[in-house]
Amino acid sequence: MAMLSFEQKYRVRGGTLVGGDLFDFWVGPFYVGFFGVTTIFFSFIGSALIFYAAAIGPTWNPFLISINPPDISYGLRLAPLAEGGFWQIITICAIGAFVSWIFRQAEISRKLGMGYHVPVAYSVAVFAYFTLVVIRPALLGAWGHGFPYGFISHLDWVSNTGYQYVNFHYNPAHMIAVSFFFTNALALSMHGGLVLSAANPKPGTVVKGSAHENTFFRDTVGWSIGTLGIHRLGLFLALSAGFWSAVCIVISGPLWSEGWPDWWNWWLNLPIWAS
Ligand code: 07D
Ligand code: 07D
Repeated sequence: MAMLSFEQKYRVRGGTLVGGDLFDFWVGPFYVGFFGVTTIFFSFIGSALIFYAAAIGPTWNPFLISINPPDISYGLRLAPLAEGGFWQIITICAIGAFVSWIFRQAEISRKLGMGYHVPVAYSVAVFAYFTLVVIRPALLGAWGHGFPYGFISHLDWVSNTGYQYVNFHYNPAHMIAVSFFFTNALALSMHGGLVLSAANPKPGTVVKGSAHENTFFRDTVGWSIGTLGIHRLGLFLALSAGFWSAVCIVISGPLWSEGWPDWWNWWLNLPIWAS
């Protein structure tokens, strides 16, 4: 692939965390690095195991394929391959690939002399996954509490787990997470809309910049968060959404095992109205 004019300036050696110069090269547009190799390694083994487990399973219908975790009775032990062992190894591969990807992003950030914002942000998604398949099952004492790997079956798991706590909407951390997801969408829609309205106006009109963007919000609501500020806010909202998601599921079982509506009894029992 042809080098674009700017690539020579940015495709520089150094900044690697592991492996020194060994994997410090590009294949086409992709930076390789030690963690690129480990990502490929784990993704390849993980995907091959998914295909193998699917092949010995009962269906090739992509909606119905499901690689399930072991039965609860296996506790935190390793299970035979066909009885959840595949799920366990695939989980190890998934974590290996996701963590490799975080470090690959960190190496690329270092090369470019940038901050670690992107790898930190992605780490929160990985943390949510790790909470679902490692932290919560470990706290509950069985890998069987992890979610199954299947297009529809993982939705069944979410629904079943939700109803196990009667009405998951009453989980206060779920409320916070959902509110952050909604606010995140609101912020991105307004930010995307604002930038497009200024920087990509009708043909024949002059392109506007951040002065117009800020003025739009000052005129509308009396204040503008500013060009950097909106990105700080966006990052905060998105990371909070993922973080509170992890919280809402890790407390379900390990901390609170009844229905979530019952958790609110403290509110109903407040002396102001309880009497
Ligand atoms: C748009 C970035 C691109 C990523 C995509 C996902 C795979 C999996 C494997 C077919 C926003 C690529 C998908 C590589 C292929 C097989 C067996 C990100 C974007 C396009 N879910 N979930 C989906 C995963 C969990 C839930 C879709 C992954 C939890 C609900 C897709 C994980 C819970 C709904 C998918 C994961 C949960 C979905 C679209 C991991 C709580 C839907 C995802 C590793 C978080 C929606 C049929 C998307 C759907 C959906 C993937 C975990 C709930 C298949 C990889 C256990 C309620 N999930 N999910 O756009 O249509 O993400 O499902 O943790 O309604 Mg899920
Ligand atoms: C875990 C994904 C990590 C992904 C990674 C990357 C690849 C590579 C390759 C594309 C966290 C994977 C990458 C595979 C792809 C290529 C090339 C993201 C993860 C590492 N809920 N609920 C949430 C809402 C109800 C329940 C979270 C809304 C019901 C349970 C979020 C509603 C009941 C759990 C959320 C609603 C219920 C959740 C999910 C509305 C069911 C969880 C987001 C409007 C009857 C889960 C950590 C998330 C959770 C979760 C939203 C309804 C149950 C806040 C908006 C009432 C059991 N719900 N929910 O976590 O917290 O993303 O997981 O009704 O476990 Mg809920």
